[in-house]
Amino acid sequence: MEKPRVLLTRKWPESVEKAAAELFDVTYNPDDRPMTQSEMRSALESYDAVLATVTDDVKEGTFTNLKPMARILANYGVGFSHIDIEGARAAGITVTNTPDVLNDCTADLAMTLLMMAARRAGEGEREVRAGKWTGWRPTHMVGTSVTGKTLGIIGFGRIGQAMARRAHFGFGMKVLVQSRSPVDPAVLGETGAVQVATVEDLLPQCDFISLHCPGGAVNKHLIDARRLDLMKPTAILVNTARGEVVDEAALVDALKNGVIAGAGLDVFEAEPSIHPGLLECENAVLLPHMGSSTRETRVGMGMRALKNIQQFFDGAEPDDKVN
Ligand code: 8YV
Repeated sequence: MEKPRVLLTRKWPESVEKAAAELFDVTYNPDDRPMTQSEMRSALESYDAVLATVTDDVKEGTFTNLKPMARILANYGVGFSHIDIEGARAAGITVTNTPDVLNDCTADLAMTLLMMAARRAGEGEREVRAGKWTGWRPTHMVGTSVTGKTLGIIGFGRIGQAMARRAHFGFGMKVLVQSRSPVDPAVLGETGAVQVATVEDLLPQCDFISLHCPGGAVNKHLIDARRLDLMKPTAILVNTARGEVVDEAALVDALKNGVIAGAGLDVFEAEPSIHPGLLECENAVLLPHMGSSTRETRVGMGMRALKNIQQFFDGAEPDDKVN
């Protein structure tokens, strides 16, 4: 039997590309360039499966009047707000993601951002590299303590829970969570967290806020000027979820005018473009969407995507079907 024809839209870790080649007739993207919508449409019309990433254009319009050959679009990543899920469903295309394998890795990066923003690590590094460090003094690069402070988590899925464990058991933080549905008391107990009813209840109580909710229309600008205003002026906002969850222009104003003290961001509204105002904010730590970027996790994500298409071609429902 002929192997299914599969397209990897970006360069994947070598071991995963090798594993893919054993199972499928694979086409690679040696230029490692993101796909435009028209390239994505022709890929969906010519391959049996397309394995996409957050950088490919799979939004509204991709599936309109499409004559797909592909019946599965496997996303390399847990978040899928960049994909027109309804359009894919209407076109008869199964969409999968890669949950679980990146929980710890992403929570580690959220904690990194929280610590960097609290301790002004980016600023300090910039000072040293610029040759501007004049030596130790009691008032130099004074940040804020993390241990024992209150962390608010918005969105309490697997990554939010991993963040809560780190904060509570690692740093003795009090953890408050806001989630659309009631969280199982056993999960709250195990992560040392307390649920509050609304985002408005959460924000004024917290020294740090970390976002772990999905992106997409439903959470667009969940953190806007009004909600930034509800945060303590000493508070720090961390975003490893999706750029659109935060109104970036409002965040720039808040950071420049002392509405909040700092931010740690791994995701942005128009990646890879960054709001120019953010680049001017010394109190913002800016990372290039690195939440899942460890060797182990990137291999884990690839293997998980391969497993999903393997299950699909074996006639089973993939473990991580999202539509
Ligand atoms: C991925 C992510 O690297 O999984 C996600 O949702 O944001 C990142 O970990 C990215 O989505 C690759 O497609």
